[in-house]
Amino acid sequence: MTSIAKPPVRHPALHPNALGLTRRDYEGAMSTLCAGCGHDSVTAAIVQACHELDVVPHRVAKLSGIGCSSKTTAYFLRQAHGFNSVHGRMPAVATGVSAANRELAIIGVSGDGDSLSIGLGQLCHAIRRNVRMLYVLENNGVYGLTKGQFSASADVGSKAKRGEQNRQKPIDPVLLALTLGATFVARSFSGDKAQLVPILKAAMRHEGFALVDVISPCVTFNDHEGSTKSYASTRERQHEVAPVDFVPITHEIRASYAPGEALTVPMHDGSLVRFRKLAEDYDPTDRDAAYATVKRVHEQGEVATGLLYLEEDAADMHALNHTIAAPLYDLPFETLCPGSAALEELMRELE
Ligand SMILES: Cc1ncc(C[n+]2csc(CCOP(=O)(O)OP(=O)(O)O)c2C)c(N)n1
Ligand code: SF4
Repeated sequence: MTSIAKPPVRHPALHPNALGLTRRDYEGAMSTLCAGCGHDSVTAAIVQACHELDVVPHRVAKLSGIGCSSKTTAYFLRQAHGFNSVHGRMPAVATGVSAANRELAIIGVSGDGDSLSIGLGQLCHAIRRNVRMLYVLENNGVYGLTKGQFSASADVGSKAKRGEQNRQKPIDPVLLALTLGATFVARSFSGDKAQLVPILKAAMRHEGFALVDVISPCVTFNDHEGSTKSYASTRERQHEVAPVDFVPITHEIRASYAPGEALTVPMHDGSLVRFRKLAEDYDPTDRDAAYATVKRVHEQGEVATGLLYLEEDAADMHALNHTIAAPLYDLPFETLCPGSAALEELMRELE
């Protein structure tokens, strides 16, 4: 993958976080995406979220598949571990990383082609296993890298650049994730950093699979009149179901809402997700209600955004499979490879 290193210049006005790192320390290589591509705004939001959460860069594994979206991982956290998998196979790599070392924070970035076509089965099983990771789906309705074919998330009637209309029904990753039992489901827009950054922060603190579907327009192949994933269309149709704030425990928690105005959901580490109750009936802990809301808003011709569903106490992959807590590299060779007698014993148990 081609990349251009950024000169290591630090602006003196940049604000250091608790680790003494500035936002520049969370950046990666210079982006080679088209100017104005929504994916670069998602990169900026990930950089901001990691900086504000005092994420230790080398304790992160950033993983992706193939596509313009999958190049995103090159553009943030240059000191993190990284693996660019083959097309659609990022979830399997993420599962392996998590199994080998649960202490690493996993950030996976994928596209709607990578996730909903070739990688659909992979995505489904990562959700079922509740792999602990942030999964960012940069959703532009097209295969940008291969020059603008409709993807599986293109809406019926959405027009391609040359005018042809998509006739196949789309797969909505949010509805899919809710159906499969995902424990954290959110949708946002690359052009709405005020909403996207708190969602990413909450997703990174979630102890399970956190899907963040981001409408991220492709300015080169899908940003024209008639496209339902363009900047103009998304701005017009975005429907925030319940504005959300994220308050990490490392920060002082100030009561910025009067009692009764906000619904507060605590995360495992004590951080708080706060929903401002604009939509009085919206309950982010009710899976069926979340599903119904997303469908209802879609039927109105709009796109539901915000933190749509959160389940805090579900068992993750490690709890379900009784995996060992220590990273595998910390185990002595004899434990990792106990020899043929132990293997034979195991085989006998399975007979
Ligand atoms: C096995 C395989 N099949 C097909 C391709 C061709 N290919 C590369 S990227 C891509 C789709 C990318 O679309 P998406 O994931 O939506 O990313 P975007 O470029 O739109 O960000 C395809 C079909 C490939 N690289 N590998
Ligand atoms: S082709 Fe589209 S998705 Fe790819 S970099 Fe350009 S604007 Fe972004």
